[in-house]
Amino acid sequence: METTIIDGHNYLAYQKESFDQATMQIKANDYYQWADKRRTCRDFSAEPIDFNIIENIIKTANTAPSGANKQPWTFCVVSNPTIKKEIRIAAEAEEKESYESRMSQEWLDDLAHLGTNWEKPFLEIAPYLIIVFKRSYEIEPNGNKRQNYYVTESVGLACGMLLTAIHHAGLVALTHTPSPMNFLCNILNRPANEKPFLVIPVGYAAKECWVPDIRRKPLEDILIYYK
Ligand code: IYR
Repeated sequence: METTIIDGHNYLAYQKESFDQATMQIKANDYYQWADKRRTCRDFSAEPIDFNIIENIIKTANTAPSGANKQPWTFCVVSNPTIKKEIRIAAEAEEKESYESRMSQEWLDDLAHLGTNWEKPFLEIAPYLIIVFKRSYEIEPNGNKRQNYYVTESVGLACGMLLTAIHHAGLVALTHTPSPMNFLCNILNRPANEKPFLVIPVGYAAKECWVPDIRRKPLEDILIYYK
């Protein structure tokens, strides 16, 4: 690959594949049709999946753009049944409290059509839990603290790419946010610079898997074109 030095920094010649407009129209529409088939699933099969598939999915997430390219994320992958059970028990304790007293009536009403409740069996059934942590800073080997930037945006982007990679592999996922989720730091023994961001069970969809009949907003509600 062709390299050069600009202002004392290394650069690579980037050769991006490009297409004519007609091909792009087909590709962009095909990709949308495919992406639109992704659904959040709560009914998982327990069928095991090779770990190297999960590794590849995480490699894709790790290609996400991030503030100053700090890649401020850690992906913890749990298949160990004892740890999954521990996570389920702690998550359900928080969720029970949330559903029974912390969440507003408006919030509960907004969730009613999704059929969620405090019980989270998928945390034990799904073969893998990917617990994503955001890293607000780094500690260098000499003990110096180094800042990360746009951490929430960066980790959100990485999770989006993770979900797309899961969909592409033919698997399903759920973006689960037990709240509060600090118990994950203790169970997974994470350092002080890492805060839990999302719990993502991953696996095959159960043979019988019902998802709520929800629709995407039409383009006119979400797109404003300043021509
Ligand atoms: N964290 C809870 C509640 C919940 C909240 C939202 I916003 C959702 O879109 C779905 C669920 C739970 O996981 O059940």
